[in-house]
Amino acid sequence: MPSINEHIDIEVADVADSGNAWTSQDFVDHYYNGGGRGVAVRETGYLRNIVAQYMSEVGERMKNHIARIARGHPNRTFSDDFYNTYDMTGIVFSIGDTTIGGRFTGTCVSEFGILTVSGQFEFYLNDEFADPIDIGIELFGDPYPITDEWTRSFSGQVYADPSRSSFG
Ligand SMILES: [Ca+2]
Repeated sequence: MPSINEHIDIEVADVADSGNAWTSQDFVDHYYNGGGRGVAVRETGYLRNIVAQYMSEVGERMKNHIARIARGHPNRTFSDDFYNTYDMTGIVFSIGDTTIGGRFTGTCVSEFGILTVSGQFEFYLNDEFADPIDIGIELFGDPYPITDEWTRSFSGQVYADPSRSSFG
């Protein structure tokens, strides 16, 4: 059996923010003056840092997730969904706890006990800004969605046999 250096690499790339970072007051002003218009995270200037923190938290888990799903789909396409809540308070208080999820889709070529995988992630962030004075009702303001989307590619090689593999 051939041996390999197992690896799954997720594309490393910065996402671009499109404006100066919003202050807490900017988030509140939009609540009172924005008429509920949705805001992209990149508009608030925080997407790059949120994506970087998220990827550093979940990257290794994602690689194991890909290996597990790929093993069930030799010489086929594979995909799976995921989402969870992440604390981004350290980056931007007004976003705080936020839902990030997505889906990966890929192909798995199986040969000589080795799986060669490649594919794409589609990520989303889904949040809402509401009730800034925390009294349980919306006075004079309009809650607004805070969302964004980004993608990453991945590729790698792992052993098909999980007992031989460091992924899974
Ligand atoms: Ca939030």
